[in-house]
Amino acid sequence: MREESIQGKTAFITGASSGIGKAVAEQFAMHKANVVITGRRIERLEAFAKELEQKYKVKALPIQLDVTNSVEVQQVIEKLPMQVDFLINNAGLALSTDKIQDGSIKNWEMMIDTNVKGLLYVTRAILPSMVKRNQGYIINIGSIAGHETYVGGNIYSATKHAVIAISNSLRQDLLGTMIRVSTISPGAVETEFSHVRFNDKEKAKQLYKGFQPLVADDIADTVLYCATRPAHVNVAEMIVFPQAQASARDIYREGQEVVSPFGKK
Ligand code: NDP
Ligand code: 8X3
Repeated sequence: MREESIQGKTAFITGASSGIGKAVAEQFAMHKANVVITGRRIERLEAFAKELEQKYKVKALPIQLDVTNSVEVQQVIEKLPMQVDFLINNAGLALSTDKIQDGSIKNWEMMIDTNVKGLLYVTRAILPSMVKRNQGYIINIGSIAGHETYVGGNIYSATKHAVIAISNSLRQDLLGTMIRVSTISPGAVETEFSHVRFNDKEKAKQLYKGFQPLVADDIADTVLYCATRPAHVNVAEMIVFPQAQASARDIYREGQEVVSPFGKK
């Protein structure tokens, strides 16, 4: 396979303290890119940065950053000691599967502030320098929930539809530059995502029973694939499922009968 090197380039990754963001940071470092790893849990990021520097001999800069704070985002990015070649907008979360009629406005605000406004704040702060240099790559982590809705998915799904719309708009607004924009839209990936959503480790574990979910590295592979394409290639979007998943709501669990939503024949 043809691969463009990312050696010596810098990737700025939001939500690198666990799951997909952490796996992306490790794979970029493994391919000799320097990484700026951000998130709210700084102790995790500091330990992870040390590990990456020792293992891969690259620069790994841990920064405490809550993407919902637009002032903090601007300040952190203004102070960065290096230019950003890759922006991986990964920080995100779902909170509960309450129906809209029962929903918590606080949860809605948190999801919208993180998944939509946070992604926009970081992009707005980094993109001008990419435009100035006429180079750069933004990879947004969407979701299958950005294409489909499901009972209880409501506001999370709305935020991920927004992520896809923002990626598509960016591609349009950046026409005439060399900057690329991709969206990776995963199905079920076993990370801390469901612990956060349910606030219940056992319930989260149950969700992945009876089938083999994706792991964070499966998604990091796709991010790296995009990042290593030649400059004239822009992967607009990749939707990635576990083999046992066919849509947001259709997951085959071992022993289960596959039936139409309209019932048996
Ligand atoms: P994790 O819960 O493992 O990771 C989420 C990351 O986001 C953490 O590093 C967390 O860091 C960070 N984060 C959350 N809120 C903020 C915030 N306000 N500011 C900065 N960072 C924040 O879940 P995943 O790795 O699975 O999730 C990563 C992305 O993938 C999300 O956008 C999610 O929507 C998407 N996704 C996940 C799927 C799945 O099945 N797991 C499927 C489809 C998409 P910290 O708490 O330290 O701030
Ligand atoms: C996470 C996948 O199906 O739980 O984005 O919404 S799903």
